[in-house]
Amino acid sequence: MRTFFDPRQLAHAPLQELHNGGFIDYSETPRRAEAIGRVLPGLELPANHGEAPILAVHDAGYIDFLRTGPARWAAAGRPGDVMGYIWPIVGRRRLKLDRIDALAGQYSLDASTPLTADTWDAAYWSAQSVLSATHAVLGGDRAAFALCRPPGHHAGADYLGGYCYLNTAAIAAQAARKAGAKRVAILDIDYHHGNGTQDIFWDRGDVFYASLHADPATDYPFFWGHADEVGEGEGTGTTLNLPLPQGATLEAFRAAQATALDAIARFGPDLLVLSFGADTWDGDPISDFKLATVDYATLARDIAARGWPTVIAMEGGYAVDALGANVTSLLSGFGQ
Ligand code: SP5
Ligand code: ZN
Repeated sequence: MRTFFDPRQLAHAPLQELHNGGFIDYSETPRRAEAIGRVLPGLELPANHGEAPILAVHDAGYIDFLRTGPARWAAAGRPGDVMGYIWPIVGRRRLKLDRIDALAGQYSLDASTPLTADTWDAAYWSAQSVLSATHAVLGGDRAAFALCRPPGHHAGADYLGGYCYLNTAAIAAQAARKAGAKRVAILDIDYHHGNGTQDIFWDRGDVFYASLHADPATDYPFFWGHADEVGEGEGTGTTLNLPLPQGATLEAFRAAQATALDAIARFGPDLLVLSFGADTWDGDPISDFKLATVDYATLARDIAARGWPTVIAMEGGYAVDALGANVTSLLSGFGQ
């Protein structure tokens, strides 16, 4: 299987994140990508597909914020990374503000996703990696893997959050649509619900979003991912949320995945985007499922058996020392 990654994705390295009322070392460390890269000897540099496929998903004002926010923050005399600290709570009118503090709130979901001077470049190349994997699959490959880091599924059209800045799965799905795929499905098996991906395709009938995740009644991102969220308008019925209780093992996870795959089969996609997080692993430091390394091969075989050309985008997974084995196991299930 072809695999894609650009070393510029490593430059993004926030020092700390807000966690349980204090600051801790940033979980989404560049060491994650290094660990995965070590088990993928054939890693290829992505081609540069430019900004158009990013702007096909994300708001231009938001992209400008990602690019220029850190310099504006520094110019305002702030010593640390850009981090929102005030948010336009649901129901506030849309204002066009220019103060960087207001923009940080407007364009962010949480206070654990710092924006640094190196973030834009790293996120840009993470998106280029998924675009190269998408073009490999559109060109006839059965599957391709993008070592996306920073990850993507919490980022919406106009907001960052959950360690995510550009929604790589959404960028892949939209690029596949533009290249002629009539229907695209996204299966998200990260521990957390992919709120950004759901939001982006919420009212779209041409892109199906199915997610297995920890029940948002107990887990981040809380405000998305409940079973009664099914999409709206033309997208009614093309969002499927399958929350699982903490402690879930392969048995429950695999059964829920089969439910998602059956729904995707009824939708009939030309191409599948798999948002893969290894934070469902038993030893993950911030999550509470109980999958074993070998389980990823089982889950991948179940997906591959459906026969859809598949773009795999890396999402979460914070047990750095286990990441290489977990990704290897997943890719082995695709049989290449
Ligand atoms: C891409 C991705 O996996 N993003 C995850 C972002 C999660 N950020 C907040 C995590 C809060 C964790 N609470 C820890 C509970 C420990 N049992
Ligand atoms: Zn996650």
